[in-house]
Amino acid sequence: TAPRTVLLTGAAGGVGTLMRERLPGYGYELRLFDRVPVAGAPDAVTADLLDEGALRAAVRGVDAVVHLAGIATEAPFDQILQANIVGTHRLFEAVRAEGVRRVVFASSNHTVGFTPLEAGSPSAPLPVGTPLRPDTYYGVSKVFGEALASLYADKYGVQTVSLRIGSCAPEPTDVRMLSTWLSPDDCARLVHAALTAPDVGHTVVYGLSANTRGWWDLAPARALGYQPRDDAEVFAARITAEPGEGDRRGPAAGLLGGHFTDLEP
Ligand code: 15L
Repeated sequence: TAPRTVLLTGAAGGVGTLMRERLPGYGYELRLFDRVPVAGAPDAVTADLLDEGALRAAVRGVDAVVHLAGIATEAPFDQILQANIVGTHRLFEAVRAEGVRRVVFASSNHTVGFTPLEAGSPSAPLPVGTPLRPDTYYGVSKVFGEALASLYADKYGVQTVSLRIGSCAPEPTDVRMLSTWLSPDDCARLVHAALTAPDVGHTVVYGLSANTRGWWDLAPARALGYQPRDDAEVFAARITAEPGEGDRRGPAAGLLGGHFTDLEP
C-alpha cells in the first residue's frame, strides 16, 4: 500500500521547505523534523538527529521517511561526520527499530563531482553506475548514505531510494544550473515517485529536471515513474551563455561538481 504518513527530516532547510509546501498536495500527511524550528509549523519536532529518543519518537508510526537533514555543503570533517554520517546512521537505526518500510535519502550530484564534464552530456548522460568520485567530505558523506541505504535494504528489507539531487532551487541562477537544475515541482514529483514505486530494493537515481543541457541519466528516475515537466533552458537567455558553452571560467569549470571541487573544509 502507498505510504500516507511521512516524516520529513530537515524540514526547515532549503529543499525541506520546498517539499513541505508541495508534498501534502500528493495526499501525504507530513510529520516535520528539524534541529531548528520550522516556520509556521508549531507541530514540527525540534530536535537533533543525534537525540535518539526524539528521533525514535518521530519515526514511530510513519509509513516512510524522506531524509533531507544534514549539512548541505562542504564543512570540516568532524561536522560532516556528526551531522551526515552518524546522523544518517541514527536515522536508519530508528527506521529499522520502528519497522518503517521505506526511506527516501537525499544524496547529491557531488558523489560524482570530480567526474570530467565530458563524461556527462545531453546526448550521452552520465550513468548511475559510473565510478563514485566525490568532490568534498560532503560528497563522501552522501556516498556513505547511499551505502547505508543499500545495507538496510539488503539486510533488513527497508525499501530505499537514494536521490542524487542536482540543484534544487526555485530557478537556475548560473550556467551550471542550466544542466543541474531540479525544479521544486519536479523534485516533489520525484520524491512522490520514490515513495510509491513498487519493489525498489535499494535504487539510486539522479534528480534533475528535463533540462536540454542535462548531464545525468534520467532513465533510472523515469523507471520509478518520475515524469519531469520543467527544463532550465527557458531561463537560458536570462543567464546568457549559448547552449553547449557552459561556464568555462576557473579550475572547476571542467568538472561536474563545479565550484564544490575547489571548496576547502
Ligand atoms: C548540493 O548537493 C548542495 O546541497 C546544494 O546546496 C547545491 O549546491 C547543489 O548540490 C549543486 O550542486 O548545485
